[in-house]
Amino acid sequence: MQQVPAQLINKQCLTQSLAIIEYLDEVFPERPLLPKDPLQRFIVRQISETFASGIQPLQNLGCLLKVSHQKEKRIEFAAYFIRKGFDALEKLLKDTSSKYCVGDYVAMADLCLIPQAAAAERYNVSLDEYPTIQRIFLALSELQPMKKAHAFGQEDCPAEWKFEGALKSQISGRNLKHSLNHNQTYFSTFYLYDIQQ
Ligand SMILES: N[C@@H](CCC(=O)N[C@@H](CS)C(=O)NCC(=O)O)C(=O)O
Repeated sequence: MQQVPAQLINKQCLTQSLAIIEYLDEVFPERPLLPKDPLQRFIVRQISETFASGIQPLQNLGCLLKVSHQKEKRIEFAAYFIRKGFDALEKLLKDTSSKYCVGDYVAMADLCLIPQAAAAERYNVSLDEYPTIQRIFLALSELQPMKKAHAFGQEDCPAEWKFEGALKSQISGRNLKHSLNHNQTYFSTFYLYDIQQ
């Protein structure tokens, strides 16, 4: 589909974030990304699917460019589906979360939350409307691998976009104009590789 992430591992090109995450979970059992308990595992997948299938494709630029030539219409369309998903997730996460989406352990659902929460304000959806999502986002943002994975922290990031504490600044809306569309799935993938080491 000519999308990222696309990661070459042993000459095999891995695509699709959730499939990549599940692959890493299986290849690196010492650092599971899915809980063993079937119900907890279901909940992690349920949250992950809501982000990855319920929201992400509908606010992806490739989709939005087909929706309208007008930027305002594209933003309105994306914001509608982000809110719809976040409304459901906010309720769900109130029950399932502790420090992170499900308990105190970074799992697949958290790897989906962070890029989508970072992207929300680009479409005028403030995380202030979603205190649970915002709280988890901030807790995740404190983790060093997460900071390291941010697009604005990459070696080849243009100088005018490069800054410290990118994730937090996005919450305050200061750097929204400079948001990179591609940061979303890079986040998850690079974060994953980082925590495996
Ligand atoms: N279902 C895919 C979605 C990938 C995706 O939407 N990637 C975006 C960047 S975040 C992309 O490459 N967009 C360019 C396009 O769709 O043309 C996944 O989970 O990996």
